[in-house]
Amino acid sequence: MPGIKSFSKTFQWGFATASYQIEGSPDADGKGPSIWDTHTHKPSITLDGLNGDTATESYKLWREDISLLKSYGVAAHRFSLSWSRIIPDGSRHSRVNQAGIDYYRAYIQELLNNGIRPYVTLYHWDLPDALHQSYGGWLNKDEIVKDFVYYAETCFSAFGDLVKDWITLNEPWCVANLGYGTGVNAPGRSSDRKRCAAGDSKTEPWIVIHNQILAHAYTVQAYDNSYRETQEGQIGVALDSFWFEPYDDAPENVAAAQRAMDFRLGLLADPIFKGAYPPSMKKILGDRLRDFTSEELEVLHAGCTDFFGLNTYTTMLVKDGGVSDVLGHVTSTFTRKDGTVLGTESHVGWMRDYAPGFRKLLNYVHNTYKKPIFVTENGFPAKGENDKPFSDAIKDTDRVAYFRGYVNAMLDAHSEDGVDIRGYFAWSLLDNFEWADGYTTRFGVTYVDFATQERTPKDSAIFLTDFFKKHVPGQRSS
Ligand code: PNW
Repeated sequence: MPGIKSFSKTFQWGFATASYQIEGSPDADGKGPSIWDTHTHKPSITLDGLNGDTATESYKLWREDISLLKSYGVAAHRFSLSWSRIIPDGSRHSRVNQAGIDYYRAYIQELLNNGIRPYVTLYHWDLPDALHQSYGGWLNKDEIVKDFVYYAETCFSAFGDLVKDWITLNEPWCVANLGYGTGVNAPGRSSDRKRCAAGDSKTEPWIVIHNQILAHAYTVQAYDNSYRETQEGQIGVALDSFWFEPYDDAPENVAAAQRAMDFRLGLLADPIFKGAYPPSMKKILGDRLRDFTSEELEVLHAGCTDFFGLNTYTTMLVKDGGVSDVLGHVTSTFTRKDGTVLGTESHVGWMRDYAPGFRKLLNYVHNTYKKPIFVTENGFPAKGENDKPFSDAIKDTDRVAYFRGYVNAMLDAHSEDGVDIRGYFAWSLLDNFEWADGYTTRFGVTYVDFATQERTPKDSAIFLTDFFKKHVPGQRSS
């Protein structure tokens, strides 16, 4: 259609989900516990005191979920596999659980039968608890890297005839900093003894970052060595970042914004796509940021991570100075120098709606890492939605406004700035278990009544369906 900006006809759009947030059925068919099962059964972990035992019951209702995806007319679907359904205690020395393999094969086959391309995340935070208990999980380099590669290879062998698009890890920054820094997420380690019995927030997050980079790199190497040629797929990683904008044009604040980008995104993206940590991080963290051995460097450099999975929700303004080294001695705010505030407020304190920052971030990732980009997560929790009656909640005006701004910013980045964007997965298909927020924060484009498990499309689902129908040539209709 002349005059209409569009993505390429192979553009992959759809929605994203994650196993622990939707599946429920924590003991079904031989599944072992994950660190999220254990963590959420401790007292006072989630805002509403609830856990993922039920979630959206998707372990049982998966056919219904796939029908919903089909009704939205998606090209693709991003979801994660639960490691402890496939290997109950996670270990490379243990048996594989055939029931877990069968379950996910049926799921993948059903997607394909409906013309929906599966984008499979191997790890979305639900580490088999036995690995944490027996050797410290992500803290133990020698064990976790081998166990992760074994698990990944199990999945390549079991599903690789059907799955061509793999994502190793989801948001390694959150795994490290929320799991081992603040301790809000599983496994709940931090230096804060009021909250956590054990942990060291100064050192452990950086160890966990390092070991996840290696788990990713060795998995890519295994894919290159044994699967790439026969399965003809691609493999990437989903990294999360805000766009950090300088508070003003003072040189120290401009430098601080770049430092925050280094600490939030470069921390993972530089080693994975360029083979080394950002120098600004080494300078501040010193020995706490481990060096890669020469063998590890070889693996990092030789491996081909095919695409950059980008999870992003918001923009923040950054000033130089601050005690925390998590973002490299900066302070961040949503309030501009003139007292005005960036974008519309959401239900959570860490994000607001600010689409211009998304376009800048897409340009930054494109120019810095030079890889095809898949936006693997992007979404908005409308403020107060959980307290609204159903009939108001499904008219999710703020979420529609957010998506309208973000997908148009992405379209401009693609068609005007030349950014190579191959796909977009909105977070999330369903209202679901939002980690430490429990069920109080709703991110879904589909409303879930948690008492009945009834699913109802919100206005945002309809908006996205119409948008991609219009801007992806040849999109099939539902
Ligand atoms: C991501 N932050 O989490 C996760 O990948 C999803 O599982 C989650 O449901 C979604 O985003 C919404 O929260 C994040 O504080 C959690 O910067 C927190 C942050 C970023 C991402």
